[in-house]
Amino acid sequence: MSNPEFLERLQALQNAWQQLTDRSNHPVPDSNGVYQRYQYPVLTAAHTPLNWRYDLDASTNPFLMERFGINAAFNAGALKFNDKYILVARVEGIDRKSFFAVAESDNGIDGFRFWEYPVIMPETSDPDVNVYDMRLVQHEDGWIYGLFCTERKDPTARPGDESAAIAQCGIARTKDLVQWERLADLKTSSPQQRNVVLHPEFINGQYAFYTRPQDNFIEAGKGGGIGFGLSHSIEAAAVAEEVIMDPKVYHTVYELKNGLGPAPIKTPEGWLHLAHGVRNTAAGLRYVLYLFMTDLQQPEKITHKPAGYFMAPEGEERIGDVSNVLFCNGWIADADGKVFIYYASSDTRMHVATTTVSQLLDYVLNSPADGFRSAATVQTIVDLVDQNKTTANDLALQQPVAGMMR
Ligand code: M1P
Repeated sequence: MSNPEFLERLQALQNAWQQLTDRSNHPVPDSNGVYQRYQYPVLTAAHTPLNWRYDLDASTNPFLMERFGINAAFNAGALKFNDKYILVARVEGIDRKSFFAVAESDNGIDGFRFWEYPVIMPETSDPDVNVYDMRLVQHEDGWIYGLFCTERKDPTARPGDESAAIAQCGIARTKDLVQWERLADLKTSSPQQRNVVLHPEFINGQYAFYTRPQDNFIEAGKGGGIGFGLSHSIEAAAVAEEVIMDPKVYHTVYELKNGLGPAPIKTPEGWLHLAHGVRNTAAGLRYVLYLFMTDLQQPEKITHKPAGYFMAPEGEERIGDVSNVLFCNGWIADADGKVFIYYASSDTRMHVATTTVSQLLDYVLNSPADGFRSAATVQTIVDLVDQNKTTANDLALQQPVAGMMR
């Protein structure tokens, strides 16, 4: 039976999907010299294949209705694999469940296409209710690891509380990003773990984990920052002792919560880390990204940490399912020094920003540290103004200066 409306609608859906996934991405004109944002998101819910969402058979779906909606594609882990730029996105269905799906691109800035099937992630004997935010790392032991948050209902929740969850770190490994071997969840003494990251190298012959111990979603309890600990085993990973290497600090962009983003990038100067900081505001939580560097031999020892944020939500990034959020758990450093930062905005979509290891090193080594007081911030600016007096490039010197001359 011919169904012209079905065929017309199918053609329109296919054209729209093709146009979206073929769309070229361009750098936006303004840049702060540290990184370059791009015009379009690289991955959205609409990038998911039509055959994940629609029954494409006119006899069983004559109205060509969407049978299963996808709500968002965000918080992706990233890896260069077989010369492709790979994202393992957190894809969220309209049922609120997140799952992982691999998307690849030839150039890292556009043309991302999901693989045919989402990741079939094995469960443990205590099945996950929700999994999200995978950190991918190519470990020196030869495996690619995916560490992610696994959430299950809190068995101690008071009757009627249907939102209390226990979050822990799930661990899986793979060689091809298709077949995943699920290992035991990471054991720590903390009631909650999100944002756990595996360091790419052994430290003292052990697996090294960046953790984020918390009592619940907001309360840090005795945690309170990015932690670090070692485990002899990865198959039965257990961190007996977590030290807080990057604490929350009053009146900073990471005063309420912080958590590591992707696995750090090794440079001759130290390990480059990207993290997110959270503060509370009258409009709700605000998530921004910040950068710091740690010692090459002791990756838990911070050596440089610029003040404030590295990236914060801008323009349309500000709005989404959970507005005012930038979150990053994936970046790729190419052999030529180019770096692709894959960040999500407002728990809705994925973007890319490009930079280089040299730019990130310059930023992290030369940007002023937080003085933790307004007066210190003013002094930072005064020092810069004074320093600029010695350069002919200082436009301010060529213009009438209002107010006090120093
Ligand atoms: O909604 C913002 C983020 O909230 C959580 O991150 P964190 O535990 O650091 O607060 C996570 O659920 C994350 O996925 C989400 O983007």
